[in-house]
Order: sequence, then structure tokens, then C-alpha cells
Amino acid sequence: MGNMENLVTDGTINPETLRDKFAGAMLGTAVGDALGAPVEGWGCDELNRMLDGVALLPPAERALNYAIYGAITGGDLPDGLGRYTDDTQMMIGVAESLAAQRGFDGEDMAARFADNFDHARGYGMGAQIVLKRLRDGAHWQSAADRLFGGQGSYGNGAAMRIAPVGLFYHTAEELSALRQVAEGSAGITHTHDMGREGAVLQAAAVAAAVRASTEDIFDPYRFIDDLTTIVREDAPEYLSSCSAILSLLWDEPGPEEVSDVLGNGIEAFLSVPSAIYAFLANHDSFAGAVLFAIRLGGDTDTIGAMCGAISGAFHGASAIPKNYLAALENGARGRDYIAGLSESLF
Ligand code: R7I
Ligand code: MG
Ligand code: MG
Repeated sequence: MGNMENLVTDGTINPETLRDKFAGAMLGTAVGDALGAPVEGWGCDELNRMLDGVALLPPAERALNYAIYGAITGGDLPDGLGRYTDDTQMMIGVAESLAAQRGFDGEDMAARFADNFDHARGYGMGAQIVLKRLRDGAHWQSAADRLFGGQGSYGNGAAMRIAPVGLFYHTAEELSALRQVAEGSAGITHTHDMGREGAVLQAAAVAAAVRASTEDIFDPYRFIDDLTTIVREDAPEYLSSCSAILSLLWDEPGPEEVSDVLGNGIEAFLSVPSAIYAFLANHDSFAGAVLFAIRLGGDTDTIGAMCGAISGAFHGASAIPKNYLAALENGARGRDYIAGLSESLF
């Protein structure tokens, strides 16, 4: 069963499959971000009522929500509505830096975040302050440490952009490098332990999804068990969410219950586990996973982006629906540029 040519005998991945997985994680981030963006901040109940009844909406409101509506109905998505936000903008900076430096260089990555900053993409408050400080010449290791009364940010901004780190260090042998670089790159803007640990967990999920073959029987319980072993012992928020994911996978409740249990917030610990769950509960379909992630409501662009990264890393870009990709903006740093960056990383 399955195409065993995708796997060579020593367990390493066929280069063409790996290339598709790299593109999948990066384009998956952008697609999830762009699809979730029009409904960022909607409550879970309200959003699901809207999505279930969107065809009945008056035309003006329908147009407003057309991006996500089109995705659900499989129709064409109008140009310009597939616009990504800060999540993808910052992921591009991570990828550009890793590719140019052939590894992590904090000063270079911070400079790219600052250069790429575009207010219209909708950055978090703390992130805006840090990026301005970096532009004004602050050192990359200290630009963010005074945020939030000196405890640093635990927003999901470090995790939302981390996919390229999971790709660059995707092998099981590179786990300690993955942790080090995820923490280092997170720390440019997020110095709170919970902000960093969210980035590590998300990067590790992307890496594990790269390593998992779609040709084998996929075991979501084993995936989350393995991921749990890398979480720091002093990060109880993540450990308890990982164990909640196990029970949720058993029951597979609707998005309302999942967002009640795991969260749908802008905090890393209330969104990274939710994105991982959305992938695991819908591991047979990129579209199914990302749309479930968005249906959690709340920080929809970011949960969509993180789920899109993991799901794209698992299935590859070839499994992202064509209409989703076609709708993605394709200007100077759009779809083709992101695909090109994934090639450079590869
Ligand atoms: O994490 P960050 O880059 O924001 C990412 C989010 C995503 O949803 C994007 O799509 C975009 O919309 O923004 O930006 P931060 O400002 O560092 O963190 C986001 C928010 O989390 C902050 O504005 C705070 O509301 C909250 N937050 C905290 N609140 C109290 N104490 C983060 N850290 C703290 C904290 O330590
Ligand atoms: Mg955003
Ligand atoms: Mg967001």
C-alpha cells in the first residue's frame, strides 16, 4: 500500500517529497494566515454561526467574509482578499535570515524583522515597540526584555513565524539545535519563558510533521506523546494542554469545546496547542485542518497560520487546494517569493 518510493530505506525522506514539505510549511503558514485574517477576533460561537449560515447573509456582509466563505465552498477567492498579515511577514524574515546566514544569526534576523516591518500588516503592540527600538539601534538581545513590566511577552508572535526553524532543523538529531534557535529567534521579540516555549513547541511540531510520512499509518496520539517529551518540565501550561489534546483526540468534539479547553487567544499557551490539535484531529486533509483551526475563533489568522505550517509540512504544498494558493497575494513578497524562499531553505 502507498508509494514506498517516497521513502528510501534508511528512513530519510526522498528529496522531492522533502522539497514539497518545505514549500507546504511556508505556503501553509501564509494560506492559514490569509484565510483566518478576515475573521480575527471573532468569538468561536459567533464565527461558526456565521460560517454555517454565510450563504444566507446579505451581499455586503457576504463580501466581507468572502475569503473564508470561498474556501469553504471551494469557489474562487477574489483577488486581494488572500492578503497575509504580520504572521507571514515575520516568517519571511526568519526564512530570509536562516537562508542568507545558513543558520541562526540574531543580529541579522532582528534587522530583517525591522526592515520588513509594515504597520498595515497588523502587528501586536509589544512587537511594534520592539521593532521600533531595533530600528533605533537597540541590540537584538535586549530590545524586548523590558516589555510587559520586565517579564517579556508571552504573545504568540514568536511561534506564529517559526516554521522555517522547524524546517531548517527538522531531523531528530537536530532537536537541541532546533530548541536553541527557536528560543534565540523568539527572544528577539519574546523573552517571557512561555512565549519562547510556545515557539519551541511549534517548531518541534513542524519538524515532526516533516519527518512523518503520509505513506505510513499516522498515529496522532504518538505524535503528541513524542512532542510532549520535549516540553520543559517547568512549563505546566504546555504540559497540561498536551495531555488535554490526548483526551480531545479521543472525543473529537466540535470547535466550541476545543476552544474552551485549549484556548483561542493571542497568548502562545492559548493558541499553539490549539493549532497542533487542529492538525492532529484533521490529519487527513490540509483544508480540513486549517478550516477547523479558524473555526476555533479568536486569534484565527495565527492559529490558522500555525496549523497551516504543521499540516503543510506533513502533506506538502501539493496538498494545499489550488484555489487557496491562487487567492494568496502575489506581489513583491507574495506567493512566488515565499515558494522561492522555501527552495533556498531546502
Ligand atoms: O506576540 P505578538 O507579536 O502578537 C502576535 C499577534 C498575532 O495574533 C498576530 O496575528 C497579531 O495580531 O498579533 O505581540 P505582543 O504584543 O508581544 O503580544 C500580543 C499581546 O499579548 C499583547 O499585546 C498583550 O495583550 C498580550 N501579552 C501580555 N499581556 C500581559 N503580560 C503578551 N505578553 C504579555 C504579558 O507578559
Ligand atoms: Mg496576524
Ligand atoms: Mg493573529
